[in-house]
Amino acid sequence: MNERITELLGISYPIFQGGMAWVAEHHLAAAVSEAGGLGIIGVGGAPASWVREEIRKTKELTDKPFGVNLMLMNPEADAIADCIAEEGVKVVTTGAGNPGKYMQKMKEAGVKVIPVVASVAMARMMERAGADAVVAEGMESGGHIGQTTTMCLIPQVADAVSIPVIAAGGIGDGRGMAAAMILGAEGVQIGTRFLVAKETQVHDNYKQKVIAAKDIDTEITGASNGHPVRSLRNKMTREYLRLEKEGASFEELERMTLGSLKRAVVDGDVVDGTVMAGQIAGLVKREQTCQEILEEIMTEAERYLK
Ligand code: TUI
Repeated sequence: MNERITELLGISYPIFQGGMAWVAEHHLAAAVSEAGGLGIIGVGGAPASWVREEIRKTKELTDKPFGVNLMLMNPEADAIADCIAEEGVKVVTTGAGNPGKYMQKMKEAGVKVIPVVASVAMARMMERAGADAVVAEGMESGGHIGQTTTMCLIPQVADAVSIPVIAAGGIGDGRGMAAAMILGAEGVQIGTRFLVAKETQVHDNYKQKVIAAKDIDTEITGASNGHPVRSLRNKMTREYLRLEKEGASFEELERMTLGSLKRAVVDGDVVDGTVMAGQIAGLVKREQTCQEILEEIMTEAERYLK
């Protein structure tokens, strides 16, 4: 395997843990980093004060490099960017927008910037803006997604930029990782499989729903208002899709999902909450430690790549 990403970040394996809102807090991020991957704290909609606390708690658990995922629709994004720079975090990944305005500050603070992109145009723009790498995320992913599949996105992004490309979306084991590397990626980002890691604080109802999920059990809501989100089918997605079909306003739909991810992850309400997960959920069959997950994926990927 090409070693640009592991060398850039000082990690053992080119595997990022997805920066999942409410899920990816210090316990998970530290466990992934300790096991040799890149653990990432997922900011989601949290305030800057929470992010600072999480960064400090992660540092208490590991001396290894870890990252923070800055969700750019967060109303406190500016303050969180300051916090990431001040705390000397090794790497920031960004989602759901264009991180161009934070690039200079991050570079000056020595923070590597790895935007998550869902298109070739955005990948090119990020390379020009000074990104150190990009995560190219296919629409198989859970959460907020673009339109192109990983199979089509990765080779096109890999041809378009010369910085390293990390593949995300639909990767849950060593076969997926090997396939992504053959498509031109130099690393992978994995979310759904880490949802059920033993170290996460995710409610057991959420974990069991991911473990029970089959290949066809995800649904995309919000496509009509420009914010497509993938999650596991339940009462919430059925209700949302019914209202969306009836032409409900953006505000009405937003009101319905307000706080719904927290309800599922923290409170375990997997009926009326939003259970974000990727299409690879059907492959995720059991809880394992982060170390077991990383070692299994690396061993399998290396075997296939040989
Ligand atoms: O960001 C994600 N996935 C997310 S963010 C999130 S938080 C949330 N919670 C509730 C409802 C909605 C969101 C949950 N999942 N993935 C990275 C990602 N970024 N996917 C797609 C994009 C993206 C989209 C457009 C990146 C850039 C972009 O550019 C638009 C522009 O500004 O030009």
